[in-house]
Amino acid sequence: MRIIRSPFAAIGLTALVGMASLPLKAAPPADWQLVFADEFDAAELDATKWSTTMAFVGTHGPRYHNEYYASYTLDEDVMLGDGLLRLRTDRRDVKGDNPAGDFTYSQGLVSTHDKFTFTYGYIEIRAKYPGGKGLWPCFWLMPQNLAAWPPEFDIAEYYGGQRKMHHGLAHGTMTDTLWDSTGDTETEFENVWHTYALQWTKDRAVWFVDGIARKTIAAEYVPAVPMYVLLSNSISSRRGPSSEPDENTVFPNYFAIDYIRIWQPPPVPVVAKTDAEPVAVVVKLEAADIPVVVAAEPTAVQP
Ligand SMILES: [Ca+2]
Repeated sequence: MRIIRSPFAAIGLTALVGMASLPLKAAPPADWQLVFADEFDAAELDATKWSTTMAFVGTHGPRYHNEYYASYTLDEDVMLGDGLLRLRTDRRDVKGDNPAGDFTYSQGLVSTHDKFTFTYGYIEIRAKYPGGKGLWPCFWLMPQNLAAWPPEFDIAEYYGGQRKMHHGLAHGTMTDTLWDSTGDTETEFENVWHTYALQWTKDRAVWFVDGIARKTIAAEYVPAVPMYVLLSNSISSRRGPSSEPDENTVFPNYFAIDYIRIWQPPPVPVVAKTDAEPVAVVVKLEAADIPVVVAAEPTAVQP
């Protein structure tokens, strides 16, 4: 679909914020605090932050997800160097043991499950996505509670077979799952550095690419549960959204991530009025009263 930016909306926003020019970059509000970051400058993956296997509902094992995928997760496909995390996929025969099976492709994946979760905040990566039929590199969030899927945030999920970047939220229930999604086929994503971010507050979520809002959801189905981070470079099966690789798909290929940073609103102390000492302090996590800073948003979408 084609995204059209309205000059009238830009004028309105400029007037609203009282600035001479429209801010082109989104950023977390100034008082939000950095709560998680990895610049990937080390020689090895920081195991205090990341695991290299998956753990979620419906997976066939920690190294293979389900029939939509054709790739088996290997630690050796998670690579550090030159200040980057590089997640590799390769076409090769893999004999899996967890779950057992023969696979044609390997993949790299990192996850913060059981190591870092958050509810509400601003999360951003700078990354370069690979392109090609069958490739399925993803930046996503899943609920820490494995029994409670959905929700799922697909912050930037690339379908190489469709040349489409998917920004989406799964909600509803396991048996009646609903998706609120947008797919961008206009922007060049393959082998180009971009930043990808999600600003997630109570009942509101905004997706950004290079600081420009690409999708906004304002609804009570925006999740309010602790979620963890996944970065993966997978191969789609014939049933998956990227189709199978073909003879033109380049292997090995790499999903390169320069950094990941997560900010959260500061805790807002709520002082309980009471005659007794001590004063009770409650940490308010909803951040409902904290203004969301949003850059120029697409204001009209023409199919
Ligand atoms: Ca870096």
